Amino acid sequence: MIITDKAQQFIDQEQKYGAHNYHPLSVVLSRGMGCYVWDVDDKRYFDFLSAYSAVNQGHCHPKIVGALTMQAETLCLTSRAFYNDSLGPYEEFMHQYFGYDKLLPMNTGAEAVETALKLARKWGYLKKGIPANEAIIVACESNFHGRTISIVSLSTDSNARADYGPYTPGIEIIPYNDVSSLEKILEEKGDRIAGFLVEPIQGEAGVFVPDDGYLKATYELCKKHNVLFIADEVQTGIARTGKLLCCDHEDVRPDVVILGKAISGGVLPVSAVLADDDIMLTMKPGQHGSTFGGFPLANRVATAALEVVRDEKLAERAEHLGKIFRDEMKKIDSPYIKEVRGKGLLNAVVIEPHNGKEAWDVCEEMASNGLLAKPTHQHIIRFAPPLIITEEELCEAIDIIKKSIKALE
Ligand code: IF1
Repeated sequence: MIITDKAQQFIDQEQKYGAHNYHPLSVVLSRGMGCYVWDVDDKRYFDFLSAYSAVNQGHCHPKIVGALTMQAETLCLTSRAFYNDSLGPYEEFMHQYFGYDKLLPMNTGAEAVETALKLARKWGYLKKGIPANEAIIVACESNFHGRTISIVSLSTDSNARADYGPYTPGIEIIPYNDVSSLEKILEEKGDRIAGFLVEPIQGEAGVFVPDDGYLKATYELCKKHNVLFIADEVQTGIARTGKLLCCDHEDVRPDVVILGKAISGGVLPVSAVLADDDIMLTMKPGQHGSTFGGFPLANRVATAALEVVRDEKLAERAEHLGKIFRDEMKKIDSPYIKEVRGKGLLNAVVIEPHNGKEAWDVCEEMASNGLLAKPTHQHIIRFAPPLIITEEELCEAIDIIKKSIKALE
């Protein structure tokens, strides 16, 4: 990849003055609109990462940015010490939109996951009668739920977890996509298990789509053992997989839903936990909170961002365009293509190293040809464009992917 002096300056600045907790592709972005981003040299790219599915509505969607600027000139932050005229309307909008009694507003996905874990424990003690400090949360191998110490205590990824101990207790890990392992642990310890935390599709692990019926079967087991089914829809939610929530594919209504990323269209950090009263009302005043959680900017932006999802039928688009994308990827006759998988517009291609080249090289070749994507776990390239991409633009992007793979053969 060619890196101009102008771009190199920004890369050097981050290297010198920023923590080294990422290893980005050598592209320096300065503008975004719809499914495109431009670098500092005005080169245009298709964005096929969508900021890890936070930009489902496309970059700088005018309706969402309009809601942000309107509110920003009026009232940005009140804290929850007082009421304001945007939180109630937002909460009722979310009640109508997702069908849960209540919403607890937070900021990042990890905060929403932490909130869900606290809620599950609180419910476990107050409603289920689990003995004090004995509540267990069950999670899956290869999960990704965020980066806090309690969340990495759930992780089985050594790089995400190493040297952050001592770890939060009360955690049991079972294999993903394995109903019998959940059944076994519920039989053994179900009376102390407060919740089962699961990604409907494991995003970071490499877009692992579980077998049809996995969500339904695990949900039913949770019901049988009075355990909360907690769906982390931070990455799979908000129309990304072809339904409003990924659990909708199996008509599963989680007890607790965790949302983030695209709930704001990538305009600012907004996350949320949804649950019905018997769970949500176990948290009393002063038992949880956040300075910015549910602040006016978030309330207006999230309302606009979700209106866009509904009005522009983004779930239907993701369903239709995702099928085209996977079909076209499967048609590529190349030693590099090992597997194609996904749902809606959350897809991944597993790259078989060849000619001394691997997924990273494919991503660099695609970048030089005007398409941005990044590997996860070395050999898996995740392809997740904004859901507003047109069929014509998708076909243009597919041609870039094909051309790039052929160029490396
Ligand atoms: C990074 C990927 C990683 C998430 C699910 C909660 C969170 C995430 C299912 C936490 C966040 C982001 C975090 C970012 C890269 C990206 C990511 F899976 F999307 F690719 F890391 F694995 N639940 N995922 O995917 O939300 O606190 O970030 O708002 O940390 O590198 P957050």
